[in-house]
Amino acid sequence: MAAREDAPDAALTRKVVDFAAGLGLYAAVAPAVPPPGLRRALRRRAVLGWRAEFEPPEDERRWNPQAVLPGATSVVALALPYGGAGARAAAPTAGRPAAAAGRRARAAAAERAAPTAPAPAPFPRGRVSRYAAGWDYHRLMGWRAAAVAAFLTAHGYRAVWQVDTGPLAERAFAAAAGLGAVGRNGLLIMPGLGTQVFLGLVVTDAPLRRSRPAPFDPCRGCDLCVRACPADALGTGGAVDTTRCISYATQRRDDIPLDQRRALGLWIWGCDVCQDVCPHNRAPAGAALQPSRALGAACGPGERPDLIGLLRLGKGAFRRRWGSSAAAWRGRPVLQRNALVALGNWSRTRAAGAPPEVRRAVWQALLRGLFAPRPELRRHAAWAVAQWPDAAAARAALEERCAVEADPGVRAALEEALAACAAGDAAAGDAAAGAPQRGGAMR
Ligand code: B12
Ligand code: SF4
Ligand code: SF4
Repeated sequence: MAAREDAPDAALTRKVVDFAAGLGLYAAVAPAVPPPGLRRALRRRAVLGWRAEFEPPEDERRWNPQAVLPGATSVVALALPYGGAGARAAAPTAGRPAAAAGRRARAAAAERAAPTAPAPAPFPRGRVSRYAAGWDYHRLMGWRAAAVAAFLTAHGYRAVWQVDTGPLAERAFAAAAGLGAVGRNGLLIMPGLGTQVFLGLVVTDAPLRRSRPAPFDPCRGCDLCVRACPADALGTGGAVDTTRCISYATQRRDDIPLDQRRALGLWIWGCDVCQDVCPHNRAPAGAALQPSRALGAACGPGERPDLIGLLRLGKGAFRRRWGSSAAAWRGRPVLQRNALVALGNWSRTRAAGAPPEVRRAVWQALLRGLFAPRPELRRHAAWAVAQWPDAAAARAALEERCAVEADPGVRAALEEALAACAAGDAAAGDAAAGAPQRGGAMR
């Protein structure tokens, strides 16, 4: 179908932008054509093997709005701030949880306060990226984008929306619409709001007038994010090497590559390092950097969940505690696997100085991991046990498990872990002779 040729309707455009603003959203309009350079960027990533396993197939629908809605004329790019300077903008229209989700949030809050919950400190806590610590953004952004699409439909036009749920590359269209510009950290940066914004798109055949923003050059000689990235995943021009990025490592279903596990530190879902260092995310003078109320304080796992508690969660408790968060979409085993890696990293760098009851609890959690029902948990537990500072105890536990393990993949992981313990012993010997010690910095 050919695109409709109506002249841009400035009044309708203003109404759409105002309607979105009433929902706490920022909105701008791009023409419904492939943004220059996007197709090439996607192809380059595919060639480099940088596609995430959950990305949509590499077809025209990723770059061309006409393949999503034939006859489309405009793409309305939407942004919802969730942190820092933008938090205040989102707060007035925050929430609108569905009744069932509201019940889950209350149950999770009650569970957190329950006397069976482990003492807060100094038991090891993982790190969850701010965007996933509260309500799932697909829900927060989804009903808002659907409402904008319904507004256009009510005016007689066709409209389809997506919030990470459709094939189009959202950042490229947000940049093309002029909501902001993509920085060296690969994220869309909005002037005055920074990177902590969720994005969504509405593709429509309404004759909207395209936005004409002032030019915005966010980086200008800065490379703080490139230097701070713990995984060395940031190259030039906002290209992120997905295969190295910690955020991806925490979301993949297959095993976390051995050479990436230390870089994960305590991150069990996502990673915020390249956003935390970005000057555009600094709160204005005098204001504290707060997560948005839109994310909801009483639901989700929070930013520092208890790692041992997470490993003990059954299906029902997991659904109650984590079910409302974007971190839950890959399922409980993925998060428990990540928790084992984080406990391994904690063990290597902090166990030696921890109080005895904490050390005991962590060690028991690691041993339980070696006997977990799922092989991938046993494989990652083997690695984590090998990080324990008492290499003799680690070796004994691994040998004991190896003697009864039937799964060939887990046996291989146990043998690899035993080899790592032996290497650790050798390094400790070198350390006694003045060489650097087993372990490493903890982020
Ligand atoms: C796959 C994916 C990932 C993968 C791969 C990331 C990547 N860089 O491609 C992984 C798992 C690593 C990931 C991580 C994160 N993600 Co993600 N992710 C996606 C997803 C589903 C697709 C991204 C994609 O198509 N990439 C392909 C490349 C080619 O496109 P691109 O990322 O848009 O960026 C390129 C273009 O924008 C182009 N470009 C730059 N400037 C311009 C200007 C113009 C005019 C044009 C045409 C193009 C262009 O250059 C960029 C680099 O090549 C999107 C949702 C969606 N459907 O778009 C969310 C999305 C990009 N992710 C998001 C978020 C929040 C994150 C995390 C911050 C989460 C976290 N805290 O852990 C991290 C950030 C990592 C990082 N530094 O980028 C947000 C981004 C918000 C923002 N402000 O930018 C999105 C939009 C989800 C949403 N709806 O809010 N993500
Ligand atoms: S999310 Fe973390 S690992 Fe990924 S590019 Fe940013 S700093 Fe690097
Ligand atoms: S940290 Fe600096 S280089 Fe990185 S995105 Fe922010 S402004 Fe750009």
